[in-house]
Amino acid sequence: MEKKEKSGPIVLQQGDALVVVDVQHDFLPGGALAVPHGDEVIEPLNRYIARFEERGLPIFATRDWHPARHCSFAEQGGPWPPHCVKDSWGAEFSAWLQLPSSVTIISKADREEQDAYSGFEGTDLHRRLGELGVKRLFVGGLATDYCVLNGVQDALRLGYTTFLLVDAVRAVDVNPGDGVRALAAMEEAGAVLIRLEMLA
Ligand code: VGL
Ligand code: ZN
Repeated sequence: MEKKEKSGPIVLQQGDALVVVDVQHDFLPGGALAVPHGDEVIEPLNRYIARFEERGLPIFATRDWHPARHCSFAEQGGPWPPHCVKDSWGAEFSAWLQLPSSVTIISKADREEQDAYSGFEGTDLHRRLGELGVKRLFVGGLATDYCVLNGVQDALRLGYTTFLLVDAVRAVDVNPGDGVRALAAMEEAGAVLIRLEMLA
């Protein structure tokens, strides 16, 4: 797919929405599946949240919301330590994340036998965005190489113009370079990589 070069400031407009991906205790330092430097996404995300709030634009927050014996957990033969068990502290959003009361929370991978990295998989996110007339998505959060990558790929397939907030994502990097490769893959698929200072 063709690369989109972005020049000039990006003006937020009706039809834009912010998607904050999985900023939950278990993905932050000290958590069960801590993303290195994962806490560094919170401050930039709070700035993006403030910008979307100022303009009355919708904000979505996805969360990993697993049952206690989820198929992605090592005990069940999956690749990960137990994490983001629904209703546990580890599954809660960080208290530092300034989500507005109007936020729409999207819970995913909430059945034992199904994993989902993308916030679109097995959820009503696409329908909810459609109801609000959303055409452009601004996506940041954790982790670059899993849930952000898969969510952005789905968003592009579903026809959303998709901006990836490079200053508000961090990678697990199970293999060194996974995060960098994920950024390249998203750009290759048509995502526009932006930073806060590129917003008008
Ligand atoms: C995630 C690994 C397992 C993520 C979720 O949110 O990126 N990564 N479950
Ligand atoms: Zn998970």
